Amino acid sequence: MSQPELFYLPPSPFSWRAKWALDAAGISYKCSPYGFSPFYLGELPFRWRIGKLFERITAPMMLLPSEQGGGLLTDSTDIARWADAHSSSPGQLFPADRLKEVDRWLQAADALLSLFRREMAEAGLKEPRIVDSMLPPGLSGLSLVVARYSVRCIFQRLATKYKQDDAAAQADQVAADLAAAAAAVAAHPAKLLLPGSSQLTYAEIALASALNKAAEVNKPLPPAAASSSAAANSTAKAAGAAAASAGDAASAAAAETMADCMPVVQQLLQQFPELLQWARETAQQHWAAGASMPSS
Ligand SMILES: N[C@@H](CCC(=O)N[C@@H](CS)C(=O)NCC(=O)O)C(=O)O
Repeated sequence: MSQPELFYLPPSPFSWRAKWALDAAGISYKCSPYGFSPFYLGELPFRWRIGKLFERITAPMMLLPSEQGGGLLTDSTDIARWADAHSSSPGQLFPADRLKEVDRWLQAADALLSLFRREMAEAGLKEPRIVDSMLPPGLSGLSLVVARYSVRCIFQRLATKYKQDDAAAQADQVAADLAAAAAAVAAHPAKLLLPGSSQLTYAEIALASALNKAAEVNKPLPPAAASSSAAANSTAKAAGAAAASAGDAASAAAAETMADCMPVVQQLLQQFPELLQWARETAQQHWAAGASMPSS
């Protein structure tokens, strides 16, 4: 192997930011599908390949070529740091004199993703249509039952992983971060986060990826399936009641999008529409693959 091999999961914002960093650094690498399976046995060939048979694994990962010391990187930011260090202009994504600022925006991106994942997992455990929105098209019979069960297991795990003792404080922190980000890009002539910086860093890559992921909640939900319509209706009513109590009579109907079942994320996104646009445009302008990224 003479090139690094990135294991990439298309819906994963952590995979996006690793790939974006590799592309921005001009690294030549092989991009392979991440061997995710809801079942341990299905994951076995992939786990064997990366030498992690029993540990918890997350996407993305990157195998390094033996000529460069070999090894496996298991974190998106480690992949980005490796890419930056091996680029023809090292220090562009992580400028040595601005590491604290880059880290500040990385923390903001991770806090947003953590809040988003928790609320999505909690909503998905109540609203069957959110589970269905995650499934590949065309499933029926036993494969549909198994796929729904698997997605629910994932939601259960994410709800535990991202559980917060003080969810309100986390939401306040994310709102403050996004307000600061909106002010920073508005004040920068090239719409970057680091004042005075003239090129894209990992700060923009991480925050834009997180915002683009969060914006996916605006996608319409699939219609309720017959077997799950009772639960879906009760959740839709709950979502409608929440919206009505927030004074938004127009949306006090059945849940149409994931955002209708995720009041905290919905409120954040409504507060910062210009930042969502910034995230979309930043991915489109600074990353060839960003043009085809899912957007709201
Ligand atoms: N800190 C890791 C987090 C990666 C991560 O959580 N990836 C998600 C996919 S978007 C995952 O694999 N989650 C599965 C799990 O948490 O069990 C990174 O930045 O690479």
